[in-house]
Amino acid sequence: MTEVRTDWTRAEIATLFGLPFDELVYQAQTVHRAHHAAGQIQLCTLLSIKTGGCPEDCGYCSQSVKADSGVEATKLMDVQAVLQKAAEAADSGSRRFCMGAAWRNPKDRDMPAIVQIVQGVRAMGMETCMTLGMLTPKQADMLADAGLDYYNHNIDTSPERYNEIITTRTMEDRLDTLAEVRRAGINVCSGGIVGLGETRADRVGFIHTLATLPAHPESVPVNALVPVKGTVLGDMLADTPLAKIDDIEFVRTIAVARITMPMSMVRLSAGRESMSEATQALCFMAGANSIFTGDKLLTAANAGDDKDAAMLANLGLVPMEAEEPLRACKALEPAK
Ligand code: SAM
Ligand code: DTB
Ligand code: SF4
Repeated sequence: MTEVRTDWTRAEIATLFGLPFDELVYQAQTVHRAHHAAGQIQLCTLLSIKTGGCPEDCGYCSQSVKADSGVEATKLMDVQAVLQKAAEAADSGSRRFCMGAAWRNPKDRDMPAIVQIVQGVRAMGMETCMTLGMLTPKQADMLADAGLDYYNHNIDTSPERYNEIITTRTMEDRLDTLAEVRRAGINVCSGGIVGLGETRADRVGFIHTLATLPAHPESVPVNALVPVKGTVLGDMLADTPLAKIDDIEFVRTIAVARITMPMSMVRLSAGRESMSEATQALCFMAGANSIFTGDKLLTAANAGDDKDAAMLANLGLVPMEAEEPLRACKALEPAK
């Protein structure tokens, strides 16, 4: 077993990034096999429970009010409509249901419905994950009491680059919510986006921030930017095609995440729709062991179940069984 360290230096992480590619992928696969079942991929279903109209100005996101992306704003879905979607996901074999809302933060008046959704999805036997923006300590406790398994809150990029991508909040705000989620006893899901026109030093800083948290996130999503027309970064990429992330550099980022955070699930998240099967295969060799299934992410297209089933069969990969819940679900404990 490799040691789990939270004292990584930027220099060590930069050295990993600079290894010959074969050596880096070999090290990542070795670490992977010491901590995870080889050849098993966690399949997660994603649903946007509240789309668009978000007051934040994240330069990559189609759901910001600042973006001219054509995404229509909706209200929070009805509890029953969400549970219906969750039941369909459970029927099709999904064991993890991730729900996203285009909010800066949930309002207190939204919380009763959110709590009912968590309880309802959990009662179907699926793991639950939510991403709702920043949380107050009380909201984090309410989610924990409802039995939420994971909370997704990405740091997205390096601390240095953060305010070039988002101006309506700071990296500190992000880290504060992550600390609240941890304190409340919910598993942490945190990662970011590669391909924002960042430098390798930014990718080093991004991984360093995650790998030196007091405890590593249980889940680390690595998204490749989905360039959306009408967003600052989507338009920038359309004008400067060379800014698109190199596939090998993307795989390197996955490998370095795997080596520095050996126990975490590393999710190959957004961007698979435009990625070749060969690049995805390299990501799995480099230690990615989770994907989103289905033909839609939150607003953007995803690879789709048929394509994914064919890819997994071609690569000889199998769906991972649900993890044992990492902590007891408070909502399902008998009342004292
Ligand atoms: N509003 C909440 C928040 O930002 O925390 C939750 C939803 S937000 C859409 C979840 C994550 O999706 C973002 O942190 C970002 O990493 C990712 N994301 C959003 N748009 C993306 C895009 N165009 N390409 C890749 N990843 C994207
Ligand atoms: C994450 O890191 N990636 C997912 C999930 N967390 C919520 C979202 C990806 C969104 C991709 C762009 C879209 O669908 O609008
Ligand atoms: Fe809002 Fe989240 Fe999109 Fe940022 S990433 S604009 S916070 S929905």
